[in-house]
Amino acid sequence: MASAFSHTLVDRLAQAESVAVLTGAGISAESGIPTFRDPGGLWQKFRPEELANVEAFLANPVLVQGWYQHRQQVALEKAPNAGHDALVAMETLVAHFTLITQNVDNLHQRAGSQNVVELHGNIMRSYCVECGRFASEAALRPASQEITAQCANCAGLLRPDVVWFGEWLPPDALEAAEKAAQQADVFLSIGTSAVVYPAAGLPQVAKKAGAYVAEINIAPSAIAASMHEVVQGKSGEILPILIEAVRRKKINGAL
Ligand code: BJW
Ligand code: ZN
Repeated sequence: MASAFSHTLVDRLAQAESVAVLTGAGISAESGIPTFRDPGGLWQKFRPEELANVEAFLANPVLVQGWYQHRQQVALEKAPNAGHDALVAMETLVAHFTLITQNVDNLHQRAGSQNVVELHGNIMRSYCVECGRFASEAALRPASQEITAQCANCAGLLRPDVVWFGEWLPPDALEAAEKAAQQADVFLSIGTSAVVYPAAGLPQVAKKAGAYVAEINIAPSAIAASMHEVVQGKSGEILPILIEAVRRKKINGAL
């Protein structure tokens, strides 16, 4: 059942100088991209320990590359939804806006969001495990499933530019995310189960620094109890209404 957002959230967003948003797989669910941990999610069909770590990749690169090629193809075939679009609109309403995403599907960028921090990489890119060079976007999409994607420079294995368990997050991205959380007047956590760290710790960083923290999710996340406000419902339905309310508030406030 959906729950309404408060006047406080609208007021805080309308007055905010700085807003940070953390998104997870749930924001892309309405585009038709499976989440990880929901019923029918990726981790119910595939075991993360077999596919989402570097040991699995080195043991069976063709299998892991094939899985990511498939997911890359699915993401390319899907389009951003009303939730992604609403965050593009929110960016235009706030002086300092940072969209921190755990998603690798590139949908925020395709929707038109500008200041996007990619915490867990981007499935559209790949790089060589030997020389570190980035490959062209098409390199992980060979015509034949038989071909193991190889580096054009040194013939090393290409891996998707995503962050697997046990790997460090890109330092620049983590630093930008922590800074945005510390400076935020409002921090929104949207469509994430908030079980994967360090991403799941960002709302707490923001709250400690004085931000109003709110969650938008179809079900309470692991950190819902620590939020000032929990809005239950689909991000693609709630965000457009929320952003419209903030826009109206700002217009009325300026009169
Ligand atoms: C909707 C909706 C709709 C549905 N509207 N909502 C501190 C404590 C404990 C452990 C650790 C810790 N610090 C670090 C760790 C270890 C580990 C970790 O967190 N483990 C925990 C799981 C126990 N973290 C790491 O290893 C990280 N690295 C690191 O910390 O480096 C330092 C280090 C080095 C060496 C040793 C140890 C540490 C790296 C984490 C990398 C995560 N990678 C993945 C895979 C990316 C590649 C790929 O895509 O294959 O990232 S895992 C997967 O989970 C993916 C996601 O980005 C991430 C988060 O998932 P997300 O987005 O929350 O999705 P779901 O499915 O979980 O949730 C969906 C939500 O949407 C649900 O809540 C639904 O209700 C909701 N929803 N429809 C709104 N329409
Ligand atoms: Zn190479």
